[in-house]
Amino acid sequence: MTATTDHTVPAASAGTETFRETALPDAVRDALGAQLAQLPDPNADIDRSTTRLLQLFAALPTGLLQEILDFGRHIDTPGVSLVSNLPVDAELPDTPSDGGPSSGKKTFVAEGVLLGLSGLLGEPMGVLTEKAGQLVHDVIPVEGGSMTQTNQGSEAFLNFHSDIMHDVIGRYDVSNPDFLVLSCLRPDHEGIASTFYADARDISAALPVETLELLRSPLFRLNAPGSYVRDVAGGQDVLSEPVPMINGHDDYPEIAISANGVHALTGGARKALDTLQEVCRTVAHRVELRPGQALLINNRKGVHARSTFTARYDGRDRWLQRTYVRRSLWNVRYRVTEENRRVHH
Ligand SMILES: O=C(O)CCC(=O)C(=O)O
Ligand SMILES: [Fe+2]
Repeated sequence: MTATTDHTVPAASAGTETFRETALPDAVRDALGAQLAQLPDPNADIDRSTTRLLQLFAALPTGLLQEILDFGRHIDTPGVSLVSNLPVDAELPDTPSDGGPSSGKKTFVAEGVLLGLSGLLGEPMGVLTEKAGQLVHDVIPVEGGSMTQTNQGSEAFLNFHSDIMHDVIGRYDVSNPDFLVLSCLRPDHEGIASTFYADARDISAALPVETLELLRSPLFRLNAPGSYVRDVAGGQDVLSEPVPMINGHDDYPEIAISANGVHALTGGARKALDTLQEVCRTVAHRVELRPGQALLINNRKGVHARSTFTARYDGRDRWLQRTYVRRSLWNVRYRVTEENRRVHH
């Protein structure tokens, strides 16, 4: 555990390890950083870049590499993992005030770290309605969005949620990413912005049985992501078909919550949603991300949240980069755009 990390170990999960932290040895960090500093902008040829990154990341110490691979491939591994002591760019331009991307980056170490880790979990993917279909997302506070339930926010607590996608099939939790990778380029001014992760195993164990039963019933409609509602639907809620919040195997449950509001179909279901958010707070692991740290997030095993912090819009605000990762692009091919086989409608 580092000085920048403070995770609450939930009493309810004594038998399950739902958080893990690993750090690169200094020599490994420096060797990887020297290689990454040579790389061109990976967005120019993403398949060539991720191939090269796979070669570089394959040289990680075997134990550390296996831990990341196990994180991606197994049902019983933690839902969140912090990787520390990663290489960083020697020079970092201002945090873009428009939410990015930055036009001033001279090296692509951060992008290499993000895509290298992502490639160990699956395939980076984009969606036209989120960050214009880019594969590397910048997560930056944006002045007009400070109170929103989106990644532009800062002054409002970003509720426990999954990253979901509006989808004409009426389900928003099917074609969405299996994993997110969040990598820190610059912390917020006060260093207090926290990312939380609540594992559905811990949540289920901590919930009253009747509440869990309600949450496992199809009594909820997810609202489409804030970016979709804002940019495509003219501010109107666009709801999914009724779904449960928690579903699947009792020991390996899957959870899906929309940040931008969930419509409950009954009064009991509404109360269960409030209890769910409260329980998430009590069982959550918490990390204040620092440069050189990346958080691997399983977007099905658990839900994540972000604390409030103060943005100044002065070029020195908090700056994360994020990928959306699918284990396979095959079963989401019904959404593919003609322009790019990794980018969906
Ligand atoms: O800013 C954070 O720590 C997390 C934001 C978030 O929920 C996301 O980028 O999906
Ligand atoms: Fe999110």
